[in-house]
Amino acid sequence: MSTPLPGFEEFGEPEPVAPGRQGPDDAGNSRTGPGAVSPQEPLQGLLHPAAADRSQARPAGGREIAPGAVHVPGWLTVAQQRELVAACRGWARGPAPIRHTKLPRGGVMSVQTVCIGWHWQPYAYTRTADDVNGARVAAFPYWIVELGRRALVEAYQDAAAGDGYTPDTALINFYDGQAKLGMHQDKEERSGAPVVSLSIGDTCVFRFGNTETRTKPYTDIELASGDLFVFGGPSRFAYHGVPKVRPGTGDPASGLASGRLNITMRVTGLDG
Ligand SMILES: O=C(O)CCC(=O)C(=O)O
Repeated sequence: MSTPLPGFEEFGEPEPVAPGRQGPDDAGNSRTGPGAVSPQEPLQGLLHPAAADRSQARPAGGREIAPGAVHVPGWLTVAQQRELVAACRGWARGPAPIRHTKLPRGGVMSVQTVCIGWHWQPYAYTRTADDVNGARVAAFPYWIVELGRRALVEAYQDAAAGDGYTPDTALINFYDGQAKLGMHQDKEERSGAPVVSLSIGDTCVFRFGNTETRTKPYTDIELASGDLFVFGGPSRFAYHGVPKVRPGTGDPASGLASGRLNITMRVTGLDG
């Protein structure tokens, strides 16, 4: 990319590595040099946090915002956030690099997005990123499927909630301090399976509305680094958006020096 996108420098480029910090992290994963975390490798720390790290995680379960929509603050530990940031940085570089999505009427989204599994562009999924460089998007790794299943079990406090849940796409959004996302429904999927959303970096205001209109009634909540939000059941097709990011509220220990990263995994219901 000849002209880096605003904010891309912070997200898309590798983290500077301080001397003496090149060994495995506390989740046991090396991030630099040979054996560095690859987006396609199973990230053991994400699935099985190290004992020392587990104590940071808050108890599972969360607040129901609407029927089927649950917010679990602090679900990811800091080490897990770092692993996800490292994986997302890899995907942001390609095969189809992160970009500001162009809208059919000529607008450009302020959020930057890269997809895995299936590529989303308004308003369809394809295997190739035809509005970027035509490349086939990166495969959807199984460790994210497992992470999604565990998210459902813990958000819904139901040991069976993750059974059969097999997300096959994720939209990875990067927000700089000015980026916003208007109220919309996630409705290109041909499946009513829940959406699992993970937030890292700066806190945002997340607006969660109703299934009928973009307007009130809605609930504004703050999504902070490490938070999980799940929306399924009667809330699966609720309008939602991000009216504001709060710059400078994230902890660089997450691996993100500035900005906000959000990963939403979904089941497309598509074949091929
Ligand atoms: O950034 C978020 O929290 C929401 C993302 C979202 O709504 C989407 O990707 O459709």
